[in-house]
Amino acid sequence: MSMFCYQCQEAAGGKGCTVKGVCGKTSDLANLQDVLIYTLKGISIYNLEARKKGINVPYTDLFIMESLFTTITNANFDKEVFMNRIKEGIRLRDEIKEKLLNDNWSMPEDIHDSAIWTPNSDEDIIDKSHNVGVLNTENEDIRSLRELTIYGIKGMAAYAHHSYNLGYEDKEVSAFMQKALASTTDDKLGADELVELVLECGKYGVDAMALLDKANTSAYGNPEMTKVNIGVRNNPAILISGHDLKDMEELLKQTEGTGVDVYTHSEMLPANYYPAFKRYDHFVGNYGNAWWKQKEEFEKFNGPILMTTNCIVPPKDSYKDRVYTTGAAGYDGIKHISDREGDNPKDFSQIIEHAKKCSSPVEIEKGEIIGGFAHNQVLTLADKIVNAVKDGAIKRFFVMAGCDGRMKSRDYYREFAEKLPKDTVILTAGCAKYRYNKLNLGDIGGIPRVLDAGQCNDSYSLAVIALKLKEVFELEDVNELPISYNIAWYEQKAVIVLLALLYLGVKNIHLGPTLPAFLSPNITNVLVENFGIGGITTADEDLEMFLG
Ligand code: SF4
Ligand code: SF3
Repeated sequence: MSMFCYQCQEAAGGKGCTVKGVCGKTSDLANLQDVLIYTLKGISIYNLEARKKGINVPYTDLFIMESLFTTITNANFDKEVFMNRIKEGIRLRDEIKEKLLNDNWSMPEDIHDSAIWTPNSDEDIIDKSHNVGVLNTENEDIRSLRELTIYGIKGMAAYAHHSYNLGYEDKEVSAFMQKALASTTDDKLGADELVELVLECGKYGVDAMALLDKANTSAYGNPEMTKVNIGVRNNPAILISGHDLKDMEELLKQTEGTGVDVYTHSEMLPANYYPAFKRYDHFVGNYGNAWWKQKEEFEKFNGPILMTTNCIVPPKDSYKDRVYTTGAAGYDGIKHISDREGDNPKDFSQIIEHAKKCSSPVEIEKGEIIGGFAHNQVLTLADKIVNAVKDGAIKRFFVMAGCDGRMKSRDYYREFAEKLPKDTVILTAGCAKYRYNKLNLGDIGGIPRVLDAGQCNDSYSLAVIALKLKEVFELEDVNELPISYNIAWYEQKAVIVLLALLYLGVKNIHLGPTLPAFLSPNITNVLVENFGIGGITTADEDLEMFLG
């Protein structure tokens, strides 16, 4: 075994990747990611103490948040980034330690190795990876809970980072991420304490998503019902993917008047729903589908592609020189657009110049898709929706948010959506929607049967909608609503969405296409018994189960 990773839904054999990631992550990259997480644990141990004493080393919160984000599935494949982050992390850790010691803090004798280990060379760092991975926690239930927490804060960090880019920061969320990191080094914490930590993670997940919602809507307005063009025009163009709306804004501003069009791909599709972006004439629409189709779609796009976050599929040589990364995203040998300095925007000029030399995109489809049903838009339709429920025109809502992925078994979600009775409405968010958002499932009295709230983080919107409906229908419990949850997951953002829903009291969530490999049988039982979590079977059987 040259590595061990089981953080995403594609974990090899439903157990874990041990030679190379199904995602394309090599073992040396996976091992460096393990060492980075370990380094963050060491920093957090000191920073929790520093916080108590009011000692603040600027940049610590941001460093931890960004580093967690880089380790998310399909975000960053650049070994150098991880090597540098580990070294910077050790430096930062020791700076905080010094400050504490100068403040008369006495270091506990049994302080965890992550807080004192010091590499002298790159080889030391590589060697360390053999002793700090996931499997170093021997008890499989403790391991399961520790990793569930780590994956939850990875997703949380991604969302917190998008807020941060827009000038919003919640110090409590950062403090929780550090508490969580440090807690996973504490052998005194048993399963009960760790279950509590996991639920607390859900609480901060809600806070992080609420803050991002505020950041996005304050900056760009409330998403509104929008018909998004999926065809192409005859100009050179840039394709932007990932989740970062600040990058979207700056790219649109810098391309205005240059003759270069802009299209979104995958999780950037919801940018089309924001009033602040819709006003740009050169913002044409969305090109293609979910992240895993990028090999064929990037090939056909012809122009440069900007990846602002995950999900990156290792690029083919035929278009590799057209791909750019920025922020937490990265890939060996691919050009990276550097971060903002102070108030200055990122500089996308080289991508724009590159685009001017490229042909326009090949049309892969035509028409429109409809979306923009985040909480504000849905609540303006609330009367109509409530009446439709009262009249029996809408019998049930299905939350089918989450991720898409390349596994054949995900055809289930298309089939499920197609077979849902005509008096049901799908509430979605995340790239999961690409399995059914072009199916023309019709509408119910003008309400589309697929209501897309936006990106995976906009699953928060779906929770707001559910809570509002609970109020309107004067129910005691959100689980009394005619809403079923059939969620697709892939990476760690889906983990924090799930924990957030559990924290909000949502029960009986079904999760597919497979349950996480990192849930041990005992921990799965805890989730089944306390929250009614379940898997999926076939579309027909599940329809009967949900509707029966
Ligand atoms: Fe495997 Fe997923 Fe980890 Fe990649 S992120 S190595 S596919 S478990
Ligand atoms: Fe998709 Fe990666 Fe999860 Fe944001 S882009 S939902 S998989």
